[in-house]
Amino acid sequence: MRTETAPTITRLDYKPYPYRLPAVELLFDLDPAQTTVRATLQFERAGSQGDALILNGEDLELLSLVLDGKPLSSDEYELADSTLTLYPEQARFTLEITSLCRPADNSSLMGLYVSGDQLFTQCEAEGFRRITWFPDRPDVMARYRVHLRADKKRYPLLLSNGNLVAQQDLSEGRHEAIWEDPHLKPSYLFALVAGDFECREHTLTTRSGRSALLQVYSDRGSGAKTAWALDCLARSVRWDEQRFGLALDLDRFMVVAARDFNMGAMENKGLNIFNSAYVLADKDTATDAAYRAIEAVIGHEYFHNWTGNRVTCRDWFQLSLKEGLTVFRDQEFSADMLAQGLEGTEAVSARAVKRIDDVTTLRIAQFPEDAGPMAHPIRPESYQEIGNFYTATVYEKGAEVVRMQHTLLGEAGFRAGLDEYFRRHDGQAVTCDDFVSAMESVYSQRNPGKDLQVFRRWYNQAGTPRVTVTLSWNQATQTCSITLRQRCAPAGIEKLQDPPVAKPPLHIPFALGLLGRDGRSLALSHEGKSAETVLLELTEAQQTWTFENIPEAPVPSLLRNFSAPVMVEFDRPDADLALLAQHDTDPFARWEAGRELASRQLLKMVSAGASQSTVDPLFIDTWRSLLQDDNITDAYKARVLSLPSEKELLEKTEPLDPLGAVRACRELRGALGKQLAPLWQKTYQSTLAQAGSEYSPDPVSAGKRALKNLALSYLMAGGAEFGRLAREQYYGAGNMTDRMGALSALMHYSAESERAAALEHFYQQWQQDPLVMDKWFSLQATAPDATVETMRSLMLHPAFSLRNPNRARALIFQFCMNNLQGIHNVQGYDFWADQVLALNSLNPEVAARLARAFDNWARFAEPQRSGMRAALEQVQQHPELSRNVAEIISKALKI
Ligand code: B3K
Ligand code: ZN
Repeated sequence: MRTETAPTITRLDYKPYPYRLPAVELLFDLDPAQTTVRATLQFERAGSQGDALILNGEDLELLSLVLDGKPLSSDEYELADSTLTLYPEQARFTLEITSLCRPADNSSLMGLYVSGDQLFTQCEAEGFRRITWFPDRPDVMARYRVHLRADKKRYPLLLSNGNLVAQQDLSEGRHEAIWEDPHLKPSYLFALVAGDFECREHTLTTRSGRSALLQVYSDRGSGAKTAWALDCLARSVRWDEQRFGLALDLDRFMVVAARDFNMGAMENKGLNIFNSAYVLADKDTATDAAYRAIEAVIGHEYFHNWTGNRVTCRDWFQLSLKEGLTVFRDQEFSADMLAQGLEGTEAVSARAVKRIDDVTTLRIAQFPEDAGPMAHPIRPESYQEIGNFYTATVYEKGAEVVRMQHTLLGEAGFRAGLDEYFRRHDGQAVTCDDFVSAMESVYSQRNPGKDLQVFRRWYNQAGTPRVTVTLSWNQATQTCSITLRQRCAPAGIEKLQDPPVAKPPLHIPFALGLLGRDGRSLALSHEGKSAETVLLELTEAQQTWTFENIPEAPVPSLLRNFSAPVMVEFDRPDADLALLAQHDTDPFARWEAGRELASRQLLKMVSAGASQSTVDPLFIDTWRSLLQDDNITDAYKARVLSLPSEKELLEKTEPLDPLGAVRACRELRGALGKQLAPLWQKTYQSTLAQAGSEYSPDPVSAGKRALKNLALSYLMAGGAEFGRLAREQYYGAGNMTDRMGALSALMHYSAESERAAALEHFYQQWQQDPLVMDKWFSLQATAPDATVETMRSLMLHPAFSLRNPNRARALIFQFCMNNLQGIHNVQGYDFWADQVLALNSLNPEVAARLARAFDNWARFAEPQRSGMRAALEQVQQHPELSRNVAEIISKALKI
C-alpha cells in the first residue's frame, strides 16, 4: 500500500538495461507460510563500468547476498522499499540472493500464491519481483534452471517451464524436481505450480515430425471436464502450423487450471496457467458460450508462444505488440473453427458471427474507454501502474489495428509480413514499430510508392475516429461519388489541453459496396478491377472516389466487415437500413444495418419516456422478414434478431440515461415478442424439434440453441402465458445452455415465487460446483429487481468470498457493471465504493478493474453524475489506496 503519489513512467524514457543475464538458477524451498528462494544470477555488463545494477523486489525479506562467493554486508548494497542496488566493479559476476516470501499471505494473486491446497505463480507484468530480487523487465531475457523442493504428500506434482530434467526424494518427506527451459525468456514468463492434480494428455506429432506431449492439469475430481480444453489445445497447435506456419517449439506443453486467478489465463512458456473457468467444461456445467470462450483463450495463450514469447516486448508500453496481434490471431482461429466444414456463403456467415461478437465487445468495452478519462493510444505514452493498462484498447483496439494491416496487405501479404517479422526478430524483445516495419516491407513492395507512415499514427492516437460519408449520384453521367471525411475529437485528458492536441489524419481502410433499390449488389470498378466490394484507403482528412456505370441512385453498404475501428456517420432513411438488413451480401454490414435500425427505434423510445412510445411498423416488418428468412444460418439469425444490449444503447444516449436505456430495451423486447409471437413460437418449436438427443458444442448445434433461447426470451418478454415453456425447458434441460437460457428468461420475466423456486432448485443441484455457483450469483446480480440489499445479503452467503476473483466478478462486478437499474442510485454508488475499498486491501489488480465502473461519470445527467463523483471522492480519500486504484480514481476525477 502506498499513500504517496506514484511516479509516472514515460515511454520515451526507455533505456536498455546495463547488464545481460545469460543464466538464472532458482532454488525454491516451497512452503505456503514461508518459501525460501535462492537465486543465482550470472550477470555480464552491457553498459559502462560503474553502471548501477538495480534489482526489483516487493514484499520480500532479504536473507543473504553473495557476490562471486563473498557474502556482502549491508553497507555494500542499497536496499530500498522496492529496489536493491549494487555497484559491481567486475564485468562478469555471479550474484546469489536468498530471500523469503509468504505465499499464504499473498491475497494479491501476483507472484507466488496459494489457491486451495495448491501453489501457483503469476508474474506478468511485474509479479516476479514478488518472488525474488530481479531485473524484472521484459527486455532482460535469460535461460532458467529451476529446482523445486516441497513436501511430497501435499505437493506431489512440481511443475515449471521447459523440460523436467531430474526428480528425487529428499529427507523429511520432501522431494525435488528440476526443470530446465531451453528458451531464453523474460521473467514475466516464469511459472511454477505445486499441488495435487489430475492430468489429461495427448501426444501430438508436429508437422516437422517431432512428438510433443500436451497436458491439461486440473483439481482432483474435475478431470472429466478437461476433454474440450485438450481438444482445443491440439486444434490450436494444428491451426498455427497451417495458417501461419508456426510450429510448437517444445517437447511438452502444459495447461494448469487454477480456482483463484486474477484474469483469464497466462502464457508462461510451456506452462500456461489458466483460470479454471477457461479450462473446465462439460455439457451439464458449461454453456455454449463457455465452450467457445475456452477455445478462444486456449488458442490465445497457445498463440502467444510465438507472438509474445519467441518475440516479446521491449518494454510494457509495447504490450499491444503481443496482445493486439495475439487477439487478432485468436479471433481468426475462432472464426476458422466456426466455419470448419462449411463452404461458400455459409462459411462467410459463420465467420461473420465471430466478427459481430468481437465488434460488439469493442463497442461496449473499448469505445467508452476511448471516450473517457482512461483513453490512451494502443501504445500508451505513460502509466503509473502497468497492471491498469491491460485494457480493451491495448487488446481489442490493438487487434483491430493488426486486422487493418491484414486488410491492407491481404491474407498472403500479411503472412509474408509476419514471416518477415519472425525472420528479423525471433528471440528478441522488440517494439510495435518493428512490427509495422516488417509489414511495411511487404506493403511497399506490393504497392510501389506507398508506405505505412500514416498508418503508424494508429499507435500514437487515442480516441475513436469518426468518418462522415456523403454520396452523390449523377444521373447524366451515371456516376456515383463518395466522399469520406475523418476527424478524431480530443480523448480523455486531451480534452483539458489548451490549445487542443493536433490529431492528424489516420490511414483508414474503408470497405464499400453499393446496392440497387431492389437489393442487388452493383459492380464497382476500382483500380482496374470490378468487384462487389472495394477497399478505399482514406489517408487524408477528406477524399472523394467516383464510380462509373452506376445506373441508379444506390444504397451504400459502408465499412463492410467493420474494416476499421471507427464510427460512421451517414444520414440515411430508415427504409435504406431496412433494405440493407434484408439484402446486403456482406453479413456484417447486413447485421449492422438491422442494428442501426433497432438503435434508432430504441433511442426514440428513450426520448419518448415511459410507455409513450410506439414501434415503427417498418422495424417490425424488418424483424419479421429476417425471422422468416430460410437462407440464413441459425447462429447468424440469432445475432441479427438480437437487440442492442442496455449497455450498447446507453452509449448512444446523451447525456447517458441508464434507466431510459433499461426501460426502452424492455419495451422493445416486449413489443417484438408480442407482435411476432406466432413466428417466435414456430421458431422455438422447430429449433427444439431439430435438437439432437446428444449434446454437442459444434457451431451448428450451438446456433440452434442460441436461436431457440432467443425465441424463448422474446416470447417471455411478450407475455406471461409463455412461462410454461421456460419452466419446461428449465426443469427438463439436458445441458447448461438450455438450462441457463430458460433460467435467465424466468429471472427477467416471471413472478417472484417462480424465480425463487428455480434458483433454489439450481442451488441444490449445483452447490458443489464453483463455476456453476458463479452463474447462480451472476443471475441474481443482474436480475431486474436486484438491489444493494440483495447484494449485501448474497455477500453473507457461505459460498461467497471476496478473495476469489471469479466469485467477486460474478456477484459484485456483475451488479456494478451490468445491472444499470440496480447500481444507478445513491445506495448503489455507496456499495461500489465499499467494494472497491474492500478489494483494494486484498487484491489491488481486481480492485482497480472494479474502480473503472464509473469512468464515464461525467457523461451522466444529475443526480447520477454528482452521486458517482461523490463515491469516487470517497474512494480517493482512503488513506491507503494501492497504486492501481489510485491511478484509476485520480484520472477519473481529473475530467
Ligand atoms: N498476458 C496475460 C495477461 C496478464 C495480465 C497481467 N495483469 C494474459 C493474456 O493476455 O494472454
Ligand atoms: Zn494475451
